[in-house]
Amino acid sequence: MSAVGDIVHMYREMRRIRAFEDRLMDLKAGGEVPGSMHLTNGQEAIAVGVASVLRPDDYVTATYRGHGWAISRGSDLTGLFAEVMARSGGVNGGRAGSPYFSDASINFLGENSIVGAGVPIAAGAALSAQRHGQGQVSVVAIGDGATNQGAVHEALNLAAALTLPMVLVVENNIYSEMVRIKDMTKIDQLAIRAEGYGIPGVTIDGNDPAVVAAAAADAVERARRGEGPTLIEAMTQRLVGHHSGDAQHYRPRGEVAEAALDEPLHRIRSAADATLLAELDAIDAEVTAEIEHAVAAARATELPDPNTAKDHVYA
Ligand SMILES: Cc1ncc(C[n+]2csc(CCOP(=O)(O)OP(=O)(O)O)c2C)c(N)n1
Repeated sequence: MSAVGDIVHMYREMRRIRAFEDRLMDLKAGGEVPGSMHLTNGQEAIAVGVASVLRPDDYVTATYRGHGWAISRGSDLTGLFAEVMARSGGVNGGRAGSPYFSDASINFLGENSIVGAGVPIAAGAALSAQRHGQGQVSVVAIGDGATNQGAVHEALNLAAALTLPMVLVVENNIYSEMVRIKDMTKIDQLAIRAEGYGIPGVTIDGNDPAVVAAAAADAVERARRGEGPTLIEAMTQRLVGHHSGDAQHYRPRGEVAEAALDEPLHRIRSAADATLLAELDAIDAEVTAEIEHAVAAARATELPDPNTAKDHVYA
């Protein structure tokens, strides 16, 4: 059976992302992760749903909240752990850390900590794909707050005008850092902005990977047919702070607990019968073992040699 649209496969992928990030928080508490992280806890269905309809040679670009996008595309867990732990075995030699890594081996063009700046890069990849004529698609994920950035508007307008094979996925977790998106824009749904670019826009349930996969399949097929970009607004909530040190004082009491009842993994488990639940429990155990193996392998890689600090630096 194809993995596309297969809910058990998508559960496993979402669990891998959740377990990867939960383990990183443990490692951070133990002093093994420098800097802050932006976790995708609660938002996993979006990356996993989109990834389930992509080809290996498609391009993906994410924000600093990008662990899930790389994992769902098949990035090596040991390389990712080592990267966030600033070890030489990381996908970028431990130089990029949690918010800046890329993985050329899977056409993951990188995270971007400059809000909205992934969209011009994705448009460039889409232009390259269009010129090469191999049917590749360029997917870019941004947050709701990023839709207010000038770079996003310019790149999306260009992508629409040139009919580029691009899919813009807006992960609408209702907050831009610590400010609610409804306090930053006059519109209820960000997808209606698509009309201003002359492209399709759709608002979907971002906590259901099958719904995400269906919307992504439409957008990706449209792009492959040479009909241009689509904007997908996927509604979700993050179960954690904006960054790993965020105390979330700005969130109303009870909001996270309520969101936890609607998060993608809980949804699948609470609708499962006993047979499926046993299968999901087995997956959880397999994923735990996979994560521990990857952490051990990452720890076994050297710390970077300080003498190489200036390598790969261009002025
Ligand atoms: C150009 C730019 N402006 C401001 C910031 C500071 N900043 C970091 S994250 C963030 C909020 C982005 O929110 P959103 O796009 O909704 O993404 P989310 O974090 O919710 O995934 C801001 C304003 C930045 N990194 N880059």
